Amino acid sequence: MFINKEEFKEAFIRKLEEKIGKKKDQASEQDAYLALGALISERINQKWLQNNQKGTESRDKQVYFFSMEFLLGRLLGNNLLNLDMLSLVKTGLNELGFRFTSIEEKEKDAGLGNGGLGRLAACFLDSLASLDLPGHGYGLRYKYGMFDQRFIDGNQVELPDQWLSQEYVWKVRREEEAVEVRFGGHILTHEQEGKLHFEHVDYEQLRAVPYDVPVIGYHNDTVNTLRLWSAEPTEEDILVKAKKEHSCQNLLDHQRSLESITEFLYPDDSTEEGKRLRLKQEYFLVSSGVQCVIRSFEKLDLSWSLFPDYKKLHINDTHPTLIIPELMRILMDEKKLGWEEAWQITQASVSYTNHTTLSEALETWPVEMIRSLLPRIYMIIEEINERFCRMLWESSPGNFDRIAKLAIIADGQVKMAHLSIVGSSSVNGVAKMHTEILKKREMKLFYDIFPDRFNNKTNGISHRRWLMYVNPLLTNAIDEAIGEQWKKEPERLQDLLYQIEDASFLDTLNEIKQKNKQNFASWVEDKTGVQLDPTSIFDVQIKRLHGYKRQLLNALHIIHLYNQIKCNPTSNLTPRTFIFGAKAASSYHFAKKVIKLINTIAQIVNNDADVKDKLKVVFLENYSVSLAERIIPAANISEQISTAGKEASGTGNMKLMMNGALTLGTMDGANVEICDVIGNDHMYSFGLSAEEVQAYYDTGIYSAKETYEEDERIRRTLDQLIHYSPFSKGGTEFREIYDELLFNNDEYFVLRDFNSYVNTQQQISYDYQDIRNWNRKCLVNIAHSGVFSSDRTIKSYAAEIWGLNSHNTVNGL
Ligand code: 26R
Repeated sequence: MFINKEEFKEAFIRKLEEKIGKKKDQASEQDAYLALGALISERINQKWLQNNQKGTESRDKQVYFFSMEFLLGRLLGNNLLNLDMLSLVKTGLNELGFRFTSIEEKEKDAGLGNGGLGRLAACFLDSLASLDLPGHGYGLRYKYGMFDQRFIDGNQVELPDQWLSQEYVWKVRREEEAVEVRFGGHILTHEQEGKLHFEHVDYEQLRAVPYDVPVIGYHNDTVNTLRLWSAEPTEEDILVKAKKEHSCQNLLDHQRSLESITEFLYPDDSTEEGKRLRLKQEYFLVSSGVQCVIRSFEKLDLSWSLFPDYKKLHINDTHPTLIIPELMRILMDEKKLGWEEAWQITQASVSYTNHTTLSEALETWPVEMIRSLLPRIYMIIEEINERFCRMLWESSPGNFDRIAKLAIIADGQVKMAHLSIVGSSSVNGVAKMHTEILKKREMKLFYDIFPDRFNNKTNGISHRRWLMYVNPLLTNAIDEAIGEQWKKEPERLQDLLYQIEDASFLDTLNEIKQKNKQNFASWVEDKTGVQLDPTSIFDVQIKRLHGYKRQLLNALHIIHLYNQIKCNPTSNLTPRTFIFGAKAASSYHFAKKVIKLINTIAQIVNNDADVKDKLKVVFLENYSVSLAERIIPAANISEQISTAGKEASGTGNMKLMMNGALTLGTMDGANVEICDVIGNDHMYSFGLSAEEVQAYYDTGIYSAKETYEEDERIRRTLDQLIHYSPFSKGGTEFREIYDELLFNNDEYFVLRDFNSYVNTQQQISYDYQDIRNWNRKCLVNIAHSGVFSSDRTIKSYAAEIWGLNSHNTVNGL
């Protein structure tokens, strides 16, 4: 890329002058960011071009990963790391009088996702490219990503995320690759020579323009593509409208309404308003993507029956499920294949990942909405449903009940999960336990019919971003201890286990954690004015705010500790800092109350003289990928405390473990697998098991009220929410939380698990006193975190779902 540092410095100065029109001494950090971004992009483009050529010439099978969310965060640092240019650029800029870390912060996060599902998609892209696999992302280029969160009087306030207000450097607009997408209208059916033809009339037409983002592999020559589609009016449409309207204003309104399809990212809750627009978004992604895949297949000039050998379409949750009827539509209506052949091709090329069993997150669409917006697609879904129901009937005649439960269309709704299972060749869950719940409970009836379709792919995270990039101190220490092989083979981190009795290595680990905590503390002080004690336990809960994730359990425990200190101010408690980061969906009222509660607790606890340095609580604003990157290296405790059976996998648990934090968690999602690899002595598990939770749901014998009455600590803590206390200040603000727990019978078993949680927290406080032993546990966690690299996950998707070979294997390089 650059022969040496001097060449980089020269090129950078030239770029500053050419692009920004400034000499280096006049340039701001913002200028430097834009110049650096442009310079690196140019170099990437050369590699990218070679890759695209290689892809077409070698005719490798390609995977297209369809996702409504890609939570990329910042790309500069990660791109430089993967290009092996990070240290050269850092020192080069330093010598020119710039600070790389400040320049880096000028990049706005690409927050095109809500949380776990979106960030997983981003880690997968990183792994695909780093493993030299031909896999590309298809997504939407939202004008506004995840909202910008602020706290005013402790309440969440949402501001639009203007990530495109400054030029986004990591993209190329590919006008020539634009396609057209149709909505609405009617279908006319003609019969010709005994065959039916479907003509779509009176539709509204939109242009989908791709913005391509390069995805760079780690220390290899691979540059894959993340293609983000943007909605625009077609020229034809504008002209027709212009003739009618004669007014520029109306024309602009029209244009805006068309562009609104890719205007904003939908939150991860399913509120009624605006649902139609969400369906439009989903089809817009699906149709542009499928057309593009078809076009690329046609260039190969092969028979359609070979399509699944060259193209694999993966759907990230059910959001892009319309791929199934869309592919059918194109194969039948445009390519003139018969139903049977089209169906075989579709099923063989599509695979589906389920990310949640929460009923409120399972997508269904009203029949009327699909029929009016996508008339031909609806016809095809109906036909798929009819054929499937007929098959069910034939295998078990008269079993109406079974058909009613399994049908794709029922009660006026289209069930997207059912369509995904029926129309694909693979259905996977994201952690062993989650997959078992799918097979044994949520999707049992489907599993009975298609047992071979179901499989597990435990999630993973990119160890490049979440260890090498975010924690350079730890990375260097690992290199010195075991060499660098682990970077390409993360499972080699296990070699660290040889260091388990090496006192000086354990001290090094400790020093690194302290240094990371100090850095983080000074950043927090800078941002918020709150002073943190780096010798206290940094106890971290960072994730979306959700009832089932139980931030409330954490909060109630802090109130309990506060009460203890107030009763006995001289008791010696191991000092703690509770760190939170979480966004609540804007319509999720209860979640917002919990935010307010935690902010209130922080206010009281941080300003109470009795508490002094024993407790601190910080709730950082605007939790995002770049904030996670700051917090994770500084964490001692990783809170993974969801109600067992509810968290499909979790991935924050893996990131924190990889950085030497110990998990405090329930036996849920991937926590179970973390426990399997490190053993019970190296994490803190507590609470009900998933089976116990389910038994309570089934029998209905749980009584939150009884738990409250039996446990004095719980009573006192909850009463403080509604009676006069420092937290309620006599107000009724937290009444809803109290009522939810006591009068709605505590859906997520917060009170049921309280005792177990408090005891486990006590054990942690005790264990932290023996820092040598604590560091041993940290080491075990780091050493076993390699299996949670998304490289492992992607290798198994590639081998077991997509049947993919790397370029290397195919080209015999
Ligand atoms: C239907 C809709 C509006 C919607 C619902 C839910 C959109 C997005 C979501 C988010 C869900 C599906 C999600 O992020 N799930 C998370 O996926 C992670 C990656 O697999 C898991 O680690 C995590 O446990 C799971 O909650």
